[in-house]
Amino acid sequence: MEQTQEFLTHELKEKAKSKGFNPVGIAAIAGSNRIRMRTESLERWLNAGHHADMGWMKAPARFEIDRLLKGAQSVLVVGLNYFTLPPKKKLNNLLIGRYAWGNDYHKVLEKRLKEIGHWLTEQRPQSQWKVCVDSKPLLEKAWAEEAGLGWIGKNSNLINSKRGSWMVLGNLISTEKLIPDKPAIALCGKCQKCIDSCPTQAITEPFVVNARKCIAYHNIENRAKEIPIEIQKAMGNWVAGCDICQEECPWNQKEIPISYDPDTQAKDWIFNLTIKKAIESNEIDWKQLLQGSSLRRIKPWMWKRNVNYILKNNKLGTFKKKKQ
Ligand code: B12
Repeated sequence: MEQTQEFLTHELKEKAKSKGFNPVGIAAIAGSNRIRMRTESLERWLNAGHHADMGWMKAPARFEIDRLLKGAQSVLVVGLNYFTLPPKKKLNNLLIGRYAWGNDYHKVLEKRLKEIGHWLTEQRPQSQWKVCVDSKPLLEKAWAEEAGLGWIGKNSNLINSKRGSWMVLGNLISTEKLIPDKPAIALCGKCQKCIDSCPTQAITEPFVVNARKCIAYHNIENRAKEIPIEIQKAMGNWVAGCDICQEECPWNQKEIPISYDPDTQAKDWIFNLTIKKAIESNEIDWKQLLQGSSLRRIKPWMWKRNVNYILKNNKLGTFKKKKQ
């Protein structure tokens, strides 16, 4: 018997939840006026040069979701909470963005979303689907907002009222016409804590992050031998990514569910990486350390570059303890 679209939509979301995703939601393609507004924002962001050297942000598909899958009608958007319990003992002062403490989220989400896709093929053999996690040219946060997972906060991260912003996003684009969820409503109100907390004033206006000023851009993406002096001085102990604007967000101060998902648990080395070890490690050591981690994006020479700035700033390795 042919299932109704309501039933298929319900089952698909249940399937996604059974894979550990929460929140989950569905948006109809081509999306509402909100999507058009967010796409115009992308254009303004690019025209302002806020993408720095990330030329790949200009890919045409980022402006038109159906370039990623011909005949696309819906997108299932999922979030994976990575807010894990803090380690009992911190052995060093180098700070690493929480999103990267566990297994490489690209691989984790891709695998689970493909399993969902294969299930969808069993239900509807004629339908097509495509999985997109981070690296595909898709405006992920805008589609997550459209699918009701949360709202885009002033720090430009997607925030869920129950889970805060400690989640990575994934997408399954489908040619099936599924029943869409209601878009989320923005709840930042008058709060500007994220904007005020950024040591480099990278949030140049609410919702707009200028990558040229963002610590996370420089320590993860910037392939230049040297990073600008004002960033060097402001990076504190952030060696890989930066969570300051998220840590300051009141939605992340609330009691939020802790993730016990095995793939999000912090790898041991994350908290055992000393300055000395980071500086002394060679290419082979790094390859080993970064196995299965999204931090492979930061090449060994970049780790050294970043650590050297931290060392310089903290004079002879005297570090201030920072909450993480
Ligand atoms: C490029 C990129 C970066 C760049 C640039 C950041 C940025 N804000 O654009 C850098 C390297 C700096 C970066 C850093 C980080 N990133 Co990043 N990054 C991306 C990527 C690939 C594209 C983001 C993008 O489209 N930027 C373009 C600009 C135009 O978009 P935007 O800043 O989001 O702007 C939107 C808002 O301004 C909004 N808007 C405009 N006006 C208005 C008005 C109102 C009222 C509202 C509500 C909204 C609104 O519309 C714009 C367009 O959607 C996505 C993955 C993907 N494919 O989408 C991951 C992604 C956004 N990153 C992610 C993460 C985890 C991070 C870090 C937290 C990692 C870390 N700990 O260091 C930091 C956070 C820094 C920050 N505050 O943004 C996650 C975010 C998950 C979440 N909960 O939101 C994503 C979604 C990856 C994933 N699949 O999970 N990132």
